[in-house]
Amino acid sequence: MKKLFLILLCGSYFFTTDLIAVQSDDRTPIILDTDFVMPPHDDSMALMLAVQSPEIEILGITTVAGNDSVERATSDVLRMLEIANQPAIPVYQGADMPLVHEISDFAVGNYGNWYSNDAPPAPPGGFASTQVRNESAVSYIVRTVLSNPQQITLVAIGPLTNIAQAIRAHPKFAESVKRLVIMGGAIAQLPDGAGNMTPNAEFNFWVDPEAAHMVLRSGIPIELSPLNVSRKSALTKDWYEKMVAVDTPLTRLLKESLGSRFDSQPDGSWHMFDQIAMASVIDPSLVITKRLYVDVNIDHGISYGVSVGGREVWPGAEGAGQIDVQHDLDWPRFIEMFVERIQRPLPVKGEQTAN
Ligand SMILES: [Ca+2]
Repeated sequence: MKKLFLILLCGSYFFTTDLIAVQSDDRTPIILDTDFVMPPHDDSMALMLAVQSPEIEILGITTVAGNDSVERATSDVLRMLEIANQPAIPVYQGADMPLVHEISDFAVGNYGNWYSNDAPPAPPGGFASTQVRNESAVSYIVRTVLSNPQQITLVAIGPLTNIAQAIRAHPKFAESVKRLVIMGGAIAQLPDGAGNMTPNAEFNFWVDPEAAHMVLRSGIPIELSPLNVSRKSALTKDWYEKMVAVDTPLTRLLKESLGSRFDSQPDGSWHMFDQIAMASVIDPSLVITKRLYVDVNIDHGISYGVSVGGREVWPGAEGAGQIDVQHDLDWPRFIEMFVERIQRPLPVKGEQTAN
């Protein structure tokens, strides 16, 4: 952040008057919006990368239902921050359901537990001693962005429910966001553009298509990290062994969660998703982007939640926004950076990022 922002925000009808100071330095200030689950899930590895990267200042983390319930996202992220010696980073709980999408037999029979009402299981080592903040995710996101116009980068690596609600909550929110990096979607116009939930829909967009539709049409400057770029990654046993060769609390957690996978399938390889979106904030030169108009199908038919990208606007996509779409990745440089960051010593207690 280049300048010191000390702004008195006179609250709107539901945001309290608040004084927000954002630190002055060259780090990129972000809010991370996540459907977090502990490793081996990608959100947790994306957060490991973020907290170990001095280029980024995590102002706060907001949770949303997606991979699992929002309650599990919250308890797991609090525990992850404790393990990473970063318990001062504040966590705010967000939406427990998509805007419109309701539970179905298909949802129950396929990946994702976003509709769950089950109590979250204890994360590794037990529940964190720190608590979620007493403010909603949407209130926190809107308050922070409006207090620091054109300064905050949002990194959204789950369904876009919280971001859509923030856009709805205040008319100046969208124009006040500096940049939004999204893991979501799959673009058939580019190579490797099949879906992973339905034949053409990617999971995050499929869980909340109406939110994705609203966010992509909001006018916020967006960089999309879709399945096309995820499919340029390949986490093999060789890279896994390099990753866990140094013993730290983070690599120990990865060893416990990924080890059995590589033991049973030593020749297997896995894609990385949210980790790439986060890495692209740290070092934009890791990815190649193409500027496309991207829209999301919200008709409740065979293409519900499908993202469609085109070089020009096509019939039905009038009003779609032009965004940057990641489609290629410098995989060796990305995974080398990931391994190096994960292996760095953790901050000692008392020297954590405080917000
Ligand atoms: Ca995610």
